[in-house]
Amino acid sequence: MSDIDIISQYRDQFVTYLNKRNQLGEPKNLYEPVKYILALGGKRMRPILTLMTAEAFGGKVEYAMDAALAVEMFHNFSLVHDDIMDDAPLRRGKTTVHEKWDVNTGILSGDAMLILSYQFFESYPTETYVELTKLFSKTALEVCEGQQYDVDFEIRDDVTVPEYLKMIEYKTSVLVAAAMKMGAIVANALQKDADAIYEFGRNLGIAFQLQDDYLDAFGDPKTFGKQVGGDIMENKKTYLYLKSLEKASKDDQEGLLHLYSIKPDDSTDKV
Ligand code: GRG
Repeated sequence: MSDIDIISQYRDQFVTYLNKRNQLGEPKNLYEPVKYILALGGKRMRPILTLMTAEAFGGKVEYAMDAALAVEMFHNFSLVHDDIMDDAPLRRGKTTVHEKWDVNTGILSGDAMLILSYQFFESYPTETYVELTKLFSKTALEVCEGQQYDVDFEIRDDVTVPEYLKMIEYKTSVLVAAAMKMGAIVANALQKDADAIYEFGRNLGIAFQLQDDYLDAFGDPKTFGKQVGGDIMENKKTYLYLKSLEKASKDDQEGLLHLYSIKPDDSTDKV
């Protein structure tokens, strides 16, 4: 069986479980957007990592499902709020929640998703519950901090590569790291192994965000799922931007700054 087939098996198992648990009822205006964003798909990378890590440490995939679900619910919540902050039109190739409904609905449904994600931990014994909740709270706060750095950097033209790396570590990679560590926790792995897998996930998350930044500039609009060039239009400080700036001569730097400050209306031919 190829690696792709193995990953697909985890994904199928996870999506079956997600569909079973994603049966939210009233009020419809609160829960329809939750069901909508979760049904849009996505790679399901984080929950797959939770399941695979649990199994690698001798745990059962079924037992790790609620932790995996918490991570995916949280990830989707952060996308809904991120799309509001960026006023993004597309997510996973489809209309974003705040565009399909409205901003207030997106905020409240996102809030509900954040709470729901914590509730999935309730199925675990107290000790595991406490450990998962502590890790999750630490992670959520770091994601918030990473998002704030990202926003702060939009109006700065002197962001350094170490600053950028710290921003993506918090915004993106800590959740990947936590997803893996949660798999280790539910499988009762040794503390040192759980910490080692967290470190692995942290580096994987950084590499993942570098690729996401690259795809924002050069991805195929048909498969990228988001608006290509969206980060550039928002004046986001991506690695690509910083490295181009570092290498550029003084004159070119001015040109680059101009290029990266383009407004949405004149974006298409310059990106
Ligand atoms: C944590 C309280 C609290 C607030 C959230 C909005 C926000 C603060 C943070 C946004 C964080 C964010 C959206 C980071 C980007 C992460 C990222 C690379 C998303 C894309 O992930 P993929 O490619 O998406 O795995 P799919 O569609 O495959 O699920």
